Amino acid sequence: MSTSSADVLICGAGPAGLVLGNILRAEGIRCLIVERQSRAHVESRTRAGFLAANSVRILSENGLAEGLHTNGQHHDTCVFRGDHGEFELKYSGLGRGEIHTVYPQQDLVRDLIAEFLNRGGEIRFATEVQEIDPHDAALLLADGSRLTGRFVAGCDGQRGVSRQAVPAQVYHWDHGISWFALLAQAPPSMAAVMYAIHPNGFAGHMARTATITRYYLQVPPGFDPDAWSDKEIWDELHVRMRADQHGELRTGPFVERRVVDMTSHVMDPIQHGTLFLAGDAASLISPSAAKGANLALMAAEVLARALATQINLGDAQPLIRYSAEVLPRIWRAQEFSHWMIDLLHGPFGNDSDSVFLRSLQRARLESLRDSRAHQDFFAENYIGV
Ligand code: RFL
Repeated sequence: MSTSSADVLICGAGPAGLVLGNILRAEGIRCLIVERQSRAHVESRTRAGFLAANSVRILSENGLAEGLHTNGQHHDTCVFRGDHGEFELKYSGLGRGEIHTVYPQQDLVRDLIAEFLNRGGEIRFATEVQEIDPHDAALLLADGSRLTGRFVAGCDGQRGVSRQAVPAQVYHWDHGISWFALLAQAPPSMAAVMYAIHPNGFAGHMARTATITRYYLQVPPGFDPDAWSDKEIWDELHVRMRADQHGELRTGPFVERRVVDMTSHVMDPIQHGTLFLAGDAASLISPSAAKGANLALMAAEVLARALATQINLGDAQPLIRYSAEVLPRIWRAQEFSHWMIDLLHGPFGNDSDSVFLRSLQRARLESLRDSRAHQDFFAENYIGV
């Protein structure tokens, strides 16, 4: 049995937990992060890269953006390619005129860990939380010990334990689509994000760094990530991206392959007693619109301000309103992500229903190509959270 001297116990050292911890430390609040994996593991876990303007603002305003400003790259264009040809949307000139900053998630996590420790925070790596007691603000650890604080933040991702401690309604949606998510050791093939729509299925291209590029291929659910050789993957990417018409891709070995199912879930509420959820623990969003890490940062900032208001000023109102504040923003992102999935994936087959839905998909793309109003809507939602 052990206790802790922390006001806030944070379960999970991903983007949500680390941004939360850093803002709380800047407010002078004692907090302890408990992380199941080793430091080396979380600092090398490749995932997101596209940070929206609001995420860059959160990191900048809280003194967490030095690495991002030094090494991140600005991105403001995406290209849609299909049997209609190709069109480009330069979203810096559309909607609110915002852009993405591309900064690999593992680099951001590394920066956030260093700064949290620098601010006097404590992280226990390789320590698994088995259960959370939302009434006593307690974490039960795998070694049988118990940590208690005043509040618990459940930032332990989609497979964590904190979700189980919140008696919420869980809205789950399986889009029935899977992406083969690949990291190639190769420079980006173009300056833009590219979404390719092809009868074989969707294919995507997103820059990460000068030497690493993310590609996606739509695959059947249950697809074995080792089923194809590197050459077979590049051949399929060339076909779906119509490289013969638009220019060859810059190839290299694949250094990561995994299959990501397009599923979404939202919990309502995302708090119970002393426990508050943020990031993938509160809502999982399909990566179709690159929103997950951005939502994690958004919720972490709102939660940090609410906890600081309660702990430092004795005002409980922002904490009481936490779910009501965050959930509408989660649903907005879910709605756009769902819209993107419909835009990028048509059904296979030549039966009447499939042809009907593919025709709608094509009409939607043509509208996006031709209508300035549609482009403004796209840009606002693509970058906004
Ligand atoms: P994380 O990052 O999963 O961190 C949770 C942490 O909790 C730890 N943990 C535990 N610790 C202690 N005890 C336990 N019982 C624990 N259980 C778990 C875990 O080890 C981990 O360290 O959640 P967080 O902080 O909510 O952050 C969410 C983001 O990581 C996620 O939404 C994004 O990566 C999603 N995502 C993208 N988001 C974007 O905004 N832009 C993108 O470009 C983007 N690309 C992506 C993505 C996700 C992808 N995959 C792998 C699903 C691309 C891909 C391929």
